[in-house]
Amino acid sequence: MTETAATGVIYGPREGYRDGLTRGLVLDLHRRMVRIRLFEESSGKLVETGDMPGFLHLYVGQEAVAAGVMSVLGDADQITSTHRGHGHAIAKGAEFRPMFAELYGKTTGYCKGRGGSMHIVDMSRGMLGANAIVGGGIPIAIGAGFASQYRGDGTVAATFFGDGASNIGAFHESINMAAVWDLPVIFVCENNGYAEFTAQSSHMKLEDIAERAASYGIPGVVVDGMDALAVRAVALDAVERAKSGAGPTLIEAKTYRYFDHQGIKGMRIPYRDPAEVEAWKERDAIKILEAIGTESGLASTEDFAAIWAETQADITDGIEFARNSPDPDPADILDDVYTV
Ligand SMILES: Cc1ncc(C[n+]2csc(CCOP(=O)(O)OP(=O)(O)O)c2C)c(N)n1
Ligand SMILES: [Mg+2]
Repeated sequence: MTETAATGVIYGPREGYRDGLTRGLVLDLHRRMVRIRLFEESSGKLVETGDMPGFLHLYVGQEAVAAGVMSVLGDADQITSTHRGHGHAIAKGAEFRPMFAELYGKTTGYCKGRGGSMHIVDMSRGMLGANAIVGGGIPIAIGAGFASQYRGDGTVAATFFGDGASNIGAFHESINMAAVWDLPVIFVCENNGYAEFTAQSSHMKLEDIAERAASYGIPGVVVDGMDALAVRAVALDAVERAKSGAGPTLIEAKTYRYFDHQGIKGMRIPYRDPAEVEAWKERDAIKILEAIGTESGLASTEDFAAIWAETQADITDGIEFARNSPDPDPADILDDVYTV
């Protein structure tokens, strides 16, 4: 038997992807990432102190993926998300007030406080929902992509999922159907190296999940998930391909979550080498973008400081709003419950 190295994987982004960079784009990507970072850090702390109920899967470390992809989508483009979904919602434009209220279980939340962290939906911005079922969002994006193709309105659907989710049947069935029907769907695999506490090398033989695209006859692209501009560049290519009618793309963004699978602290099980965590933090996506901004002269440290400060003020406002919002009335428990 002959072995072949021809995996068909494309290592993105294309050359010159930073050419023509503008101040507006640097600040836009920075704002999206800072909004995610501060929302996640503050929510994580509120859960740890017992102020906020429940538990959270935090997105800190992975911000460049949501920011880069969402920067090429409009409100009419739709996305599906995961259990680690706050970052996707925020990057798509969701507001802090109803997001915090949802996490606090208040009536003013995106789902009237009935869904919580893993069910945040914002239909007005095409955020079709986080999803507690690993891989559960992927087939929903196929429906969104099919609807878009049927309407012929030029919109696309993007679905986010993890390395672990790329092993489940629904991923393979969905990507096959999207490929066969040339659906305008972008598959965004956020490979953070772990599914809960299981390293990628223990749950699959492949190193590049993008290789899986070849078996469905579509492009598979690997990108540095800590570089928002690189993610944006490959997402732009995927959107262009989808809009031209050529079909889906699988993007694998190599990234990392800084916190535990759930919550901030953890490492209760020593499944990661602390040196590995530190090495990834050295390549922090926000730091990388700030360096690009200042070195190119397009933005200053003051510009970035202003974004951090504005966002912190929005966070404080959102938490206050949520804390002061009413709890649901137990008499309303059957509202919005449907049965056949
Ligand atoms: C169908 C299903 N099986 C198992 C779980 C429990 N679970 C929650 S997150 C997770 C790991 C997911 O890993 P990955 O897709 O890599 O996403 P990440 O948590 O790394 O973002 C598992 C097994 C679940 N929520 N749903
Ligand atoms: Mg993972």
